[in-house]
Amino acid sequence: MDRRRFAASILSALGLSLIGDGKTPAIAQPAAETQPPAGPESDQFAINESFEGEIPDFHTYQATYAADTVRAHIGERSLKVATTKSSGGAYFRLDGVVDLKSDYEFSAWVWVGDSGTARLYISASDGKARYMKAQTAGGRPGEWVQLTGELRGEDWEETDCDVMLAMATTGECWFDDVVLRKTVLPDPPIEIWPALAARLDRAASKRAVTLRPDAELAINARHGVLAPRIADVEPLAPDTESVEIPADGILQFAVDVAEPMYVTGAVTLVPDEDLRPGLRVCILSDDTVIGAPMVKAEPWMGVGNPLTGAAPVCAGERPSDEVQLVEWLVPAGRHTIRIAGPHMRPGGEFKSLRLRALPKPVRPPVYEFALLSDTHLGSGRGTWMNVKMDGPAKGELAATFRALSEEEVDFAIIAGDMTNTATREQFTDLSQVCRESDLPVFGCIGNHDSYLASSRLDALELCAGQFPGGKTDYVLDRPPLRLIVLDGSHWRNKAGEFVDHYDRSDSGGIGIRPEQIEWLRETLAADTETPTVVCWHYPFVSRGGTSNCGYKLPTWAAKGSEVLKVIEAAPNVVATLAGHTHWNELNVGDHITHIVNPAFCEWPNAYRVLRVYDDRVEWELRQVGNRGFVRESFVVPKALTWMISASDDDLTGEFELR
Ligand SMILES: [Ca+2]
Repeated sequence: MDRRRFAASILSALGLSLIGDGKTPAIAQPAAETQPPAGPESDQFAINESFEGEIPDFHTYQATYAADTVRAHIGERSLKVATTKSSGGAYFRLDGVVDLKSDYEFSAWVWVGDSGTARLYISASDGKARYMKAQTAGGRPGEWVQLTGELRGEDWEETDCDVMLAMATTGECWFDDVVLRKTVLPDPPIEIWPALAARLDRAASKRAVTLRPDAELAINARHGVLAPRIADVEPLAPDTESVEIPADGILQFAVDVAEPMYVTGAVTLVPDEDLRPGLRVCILSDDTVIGAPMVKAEPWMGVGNPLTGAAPVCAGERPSDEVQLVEWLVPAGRHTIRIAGPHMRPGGEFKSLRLRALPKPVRPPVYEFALLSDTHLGSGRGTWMNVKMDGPAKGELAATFRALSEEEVDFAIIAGDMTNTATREQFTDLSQVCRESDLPVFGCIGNHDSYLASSRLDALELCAGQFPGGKTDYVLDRPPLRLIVLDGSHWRNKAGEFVDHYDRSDSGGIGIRPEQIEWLRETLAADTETPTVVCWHYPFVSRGGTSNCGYKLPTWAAKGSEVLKVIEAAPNVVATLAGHTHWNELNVGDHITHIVNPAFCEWPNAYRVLRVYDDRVEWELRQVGNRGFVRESFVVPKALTWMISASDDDLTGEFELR
């Protein structure tokens, strides 16, 4: 019996065809010819719908739906969903269909039109607001693509109600073979990683090599250990000089250095046959990204939605086998070098890693600080370009702060979008995370932190430690630097007036108030000597053009052109720090270096550490230490990897203090 008929008949047998108010058949009526099911798996399918029979009566949001015979993935009919506004969808109601304890897998085949992308997600309400529980997204115009997702038992809340499975789109989209299946999921990568990392460390230690001052070192796969994927497996010890890096694989080496040193090097890596544009591998020294080589294609944008749509299926240029690493600082001690697959295709055939200790003196910095952005603490997981890990980010942020504190980093700044929807609960979570380590953490208000009339007051009350002086605009005197943090996240209505909350139907954008610009002007004028760094949420400068994999970078409307003029007029501003776009960008101007941090909550799950010296600031990009978190944040079918590095100079660098 085919899966659809099997499951549809099960639902009928279980009486699941009618739920909710009794008038809304959320589940397909079984096909007439189905046979009674048998077997212990018979309670596994909550939905199995291929739209061949009478279609269910869906809840809709800004969309219409109808059975359609134009195309089908299986059978003769599919469900066409067409939006009436920019995005919308049709929803299966799940109350009474799912139990709020079990693991579920969900999937659908989607065929999107030229203007569409497809999303399949489970959402719920707590009686006040609707939120995402789990989501998958993707689709390629003119082709059937399967979207798959999962929701874990522990991610349900007892208070979840009005649970729905949404088939959503931004244009026209056909859905077929929608499945929601109760199952028992294996442990997720986030939970597996700590144990796997410990095993990798132990195994790699047995093959550890030493890099001596002013020396070079060449090693091959025999010196490393390989985790083929982030699952509950023992790492492999390659007995060949070269090894394939699987899509989710990690090749790890242990390297000892007796004293701190600047290091550079290269990797020989034969590219995989799959030459879609984007990341080949991610190369890390501990958590520091030291290489993010790309396959470059002709200039491209996301399919459907230029920014968030899937990467096109096209072949880029075959890259060189030689991958140059950045120059980075290695502290004394044992370190891991990891070569991690790019998730959406194998990383290629690794042949060798060469490291070279540079004859450059290492001085201790005056202090170090971390720059994070877009942590989006909240609940569940949404999808933007990749998966925003709003719920799981809380644990990883706490772990990151603990690690930074142990490393004796002096403080951290979160450059906005600290929370996802600016509720009291989320600011409470943020405050708790900040208190869990000894690391002082300073905050900045982003557009996601200011949605509600209560948001700014809640942030100041609940996260008092993050806002010195009880202000969202403030100065941190940290000689030899002065840091100025600005709150540029005041919502306007369509008439251009500042309002105390975001109203989607009457939004005129977001900005900074005139009196704040005056405060900035006065603050800058009060000290024209001390090297000054200005931080707020939004990029002051957009790079534009193509990124190093061919992706056509959007040039964001400059939110801060007036502020930028004030900053550029000051003789001593040396850098700006921002986030917002979720991708990594560096723009070096005549006197000011503009750093845009990628998101913490979303792939590439990265942040920066800045080392402050008397005469310069050195910085490096790091990825969240939990590789399982990084893996779960990536949407494989979309293959959008470019955000980790838009240009060859944005992984490590420095700017002078003058
Ligand atoms: Ca069908």
